[in-house]
Amino acid sequence: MNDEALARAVEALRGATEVAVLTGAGVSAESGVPTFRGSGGLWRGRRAVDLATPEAFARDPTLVWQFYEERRRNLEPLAPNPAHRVLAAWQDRFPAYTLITQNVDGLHHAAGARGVLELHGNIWRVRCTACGLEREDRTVPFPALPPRCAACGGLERPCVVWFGENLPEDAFEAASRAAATADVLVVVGTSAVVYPAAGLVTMAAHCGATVIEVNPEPSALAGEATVLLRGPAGVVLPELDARLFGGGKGDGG
Ligand code: BV8
Ligand code: ZN
Repeated sequence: MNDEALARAVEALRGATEVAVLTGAGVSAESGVPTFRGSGGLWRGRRAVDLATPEAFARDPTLVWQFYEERRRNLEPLAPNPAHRVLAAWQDRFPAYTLITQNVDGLHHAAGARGVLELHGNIWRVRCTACGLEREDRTVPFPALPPRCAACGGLERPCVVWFGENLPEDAFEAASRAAATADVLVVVGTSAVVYPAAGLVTMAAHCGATVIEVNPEPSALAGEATVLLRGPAGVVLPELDARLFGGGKGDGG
């Protein structure tokens, strides 16, 4: 990891009043969660993008639930990694701090982060397609698929945002405001190919934010970044934290 880039990132964050962070699947990679577009992105030969749609669910709700149930089962034993812990600790380190995620795994919350803006929903919540009743559910595995609403017997779906579906308005509005006013936007572990979430990076850059990209590979929006920190989030973020706040190495402060 380039020391000069790290020093520039530390300088930008040290002087920042408003800090926003946008994370993608890469922040959970070191917890053992497969990323979408990496080698683990296939399921029974199908791409996530073909299963994460309302059409796929309408066509075969049981198959789509099998995809989500397997992810829930795989997720259940996994824990936040040092990157999640640093991003949770930073909520008390900056005057204004907004943590925005595209992930549905709930690991930022598990690391102690509060008020996380979950742009694509949460895999541990389900919603009735008939009456809209929403609830948290951590049953693994479900006794029968697809789960049925206790109130009306309707089909329940995962509370995640599928392709072609709108993002939760309040979360996306709050994320847009944070991106537009941020002094620094830290973009962690996203390929930046999914919109409108990826658009937050361009918005922040155009509104004058310093954009810091934390990713072993260049994202599609690396060109918008001011500083590129080429490395895994679980190493880079604890290093940034140590230089900024003298945090314990890798334990997230
Ligand atoms: C919308 C929840 C209308 C589900 C997800 C044609 C038809 C229909 C729609 C479209 C279309 N063309 C474009 C669109 C829009 C579409 C879209 O963007 N498609 C893409 C594929 C082109 N978007 C939508 O449909 C959105 N809705 O547009 O509605 C609308 C329009 C305007 C305004 C309002 C509404 C809905 C998108 C949400 C889809 N749901 N997830 C589920 O999880 O099952 S998206 C899914 O992709 C996940 O949420 C994931 O987070 C997200 C993005 O992927 P990444 O997080 O970036 O993960 P990825 O694997 O790609 O990359 C991992 C990165 O980590 C890599 O860069 C890697 O290098 C890095 N990495 C690896 N290891 C590490 C690491 N980094 C750091 N440390 C490491 N150790
Ligand atoms: Zn119902």
